[in-house]
Amino acid sequence: MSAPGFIPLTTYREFPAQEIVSRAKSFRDEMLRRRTVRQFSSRPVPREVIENCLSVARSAPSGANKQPWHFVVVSDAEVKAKIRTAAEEEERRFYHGRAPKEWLDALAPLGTDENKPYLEVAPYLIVIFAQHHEISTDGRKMKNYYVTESVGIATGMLISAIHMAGLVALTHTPSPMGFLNEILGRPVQEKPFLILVVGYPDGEAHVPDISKKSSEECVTFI
Ligand code: IYR
Repeated sequence: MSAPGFIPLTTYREFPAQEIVSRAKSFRDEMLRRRTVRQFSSRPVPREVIENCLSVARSAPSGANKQPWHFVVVSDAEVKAKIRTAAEEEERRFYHGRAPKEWLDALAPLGTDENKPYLEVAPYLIVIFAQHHEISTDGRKMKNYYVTESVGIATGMLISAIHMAGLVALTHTPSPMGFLNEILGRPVQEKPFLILVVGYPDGEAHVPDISKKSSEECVTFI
């Protein structure tokens, strides 16, 4: 195998130190307005916005640059309805049997239940799959590395891009999610990671009155 090629770093842009301080602050201020939303409008969103947000996600760092992800963008009403029906079936089992009381107590402040109308109402569902293996061109099964970390980072960047574009998102994880492979025709070596529901919030949207941990609680400088 030949040695990898290296090219000069030409994409880095250095800003004056004071500008770095103000850029970090203004990005923080923008990002701190982000809320997870569960009430969506059906107002359409141009496909171009989703494509650009996905370009951000696809640029994420990943283990050995394997980019072990696949994004299925669903806007077709029939497919969304199928996903809603299957997800609500799993969620019904979760909320009325499978979930231990401790988990349900932890979810109580979020006000969630088995009804997931947003899966049909929102203009886009981005279903994110993690590829734990890939099949080489000669049919060999090849392992990917740090798959969960990589797909988590890409998803975080996608959520940020969606917020910065001016839309809202919901990270939805019906469990188990195997039905997504079936409905969307994805191969078995791909594991559904989560569904990102994307669109405009409903005009009457409400969000739970919850807060984030303080810096003292979760940051240590040494
Ligand atoms: N998947 C269920 C339950 C749920 C679980 C967690 I952890 C959440 O942060 C929110 C919900 C649902 O979507 O309702």
